[in-house]
Amino acid sequence: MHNAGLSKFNFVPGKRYRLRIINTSALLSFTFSIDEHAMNVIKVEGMMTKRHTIHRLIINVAQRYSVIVTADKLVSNFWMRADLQIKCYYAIGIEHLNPYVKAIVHYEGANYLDPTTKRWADNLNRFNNCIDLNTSDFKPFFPENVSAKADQTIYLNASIEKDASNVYRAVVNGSTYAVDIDNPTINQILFKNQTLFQPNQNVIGQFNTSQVIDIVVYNGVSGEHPFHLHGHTFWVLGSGPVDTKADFSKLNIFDPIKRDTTTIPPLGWILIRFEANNPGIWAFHCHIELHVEAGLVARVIELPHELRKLKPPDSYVLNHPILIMI
Ligand SMILES: [Cu+2]
Repeated sequence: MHNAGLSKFNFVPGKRYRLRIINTSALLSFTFSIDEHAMNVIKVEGMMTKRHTIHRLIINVAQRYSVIVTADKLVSNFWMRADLQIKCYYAIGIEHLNPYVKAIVHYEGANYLDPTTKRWADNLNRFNNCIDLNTSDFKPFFPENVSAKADQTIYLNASIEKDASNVYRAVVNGSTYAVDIDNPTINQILFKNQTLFQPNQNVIGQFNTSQVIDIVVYNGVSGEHPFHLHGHTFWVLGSGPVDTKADFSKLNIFDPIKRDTTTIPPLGWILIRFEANNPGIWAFHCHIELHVEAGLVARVIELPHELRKLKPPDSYVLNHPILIMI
């Protein structure tokens, strides 16, 4: 809200606080920090991690972190900061946004004046490059057994280009995803046993048995894409900036974390691995809302024979009368 006061978080001196942080933005990543207070990351999306101490948290759209902060400073007030990473996304007018979003950490017993604290002064390089925190700095709390190699590798190019009407659309391997509400993929699988789908349904893989899948995504534009996979968490085995290629000899294979949303750097790439063992049709998409609407969505179909065993409720069939006639 424009003229609303700043949010205040009251800390009791000496206590430890768990902050659960989610980026619910539609467009932009943030760099989150509290002046003079280090944060111990203990959870990345669904996965508990070994403690990893940081000063700043880069958090992209749809990502979630849990951090522990200790109120161990002299009784005072401190700025909590969420800096918008405006250079990571191009949009007309974005320069008019105030990128310095603030709140106040108020220690019990302190006065009610605004804080006078300064932001962390350490090197900002990584924080200006539109990339995630270094994934290999995080280790799962419980050891992970990563599948040694993939049964199949899928290559994707995520880009934005003009269509025949000169309108910018987002594309996966040249194809804009279009929702087909009259003939949803689930119905085609459940009631027609279909295995061939229209190109604009962006089905990038169909797996009839449990398999280990690698997906390499190249980003064709100079903005970042926070990619999110439904139905799974995945190991982030690698990523790289502009002018680099996925290198299978340098994967982060030793005890990597699993998460469900990861940033593809501007003109860079990511390599993720997951086990396709969950019956369903799962979206793999950019979590920037505008890019989803523009079609930056791919889907995988897993274990359709298992899916067919899960009978839809009668109400679903009754509400889709066309199904009764098939
Ligand atoms: Cu995107």
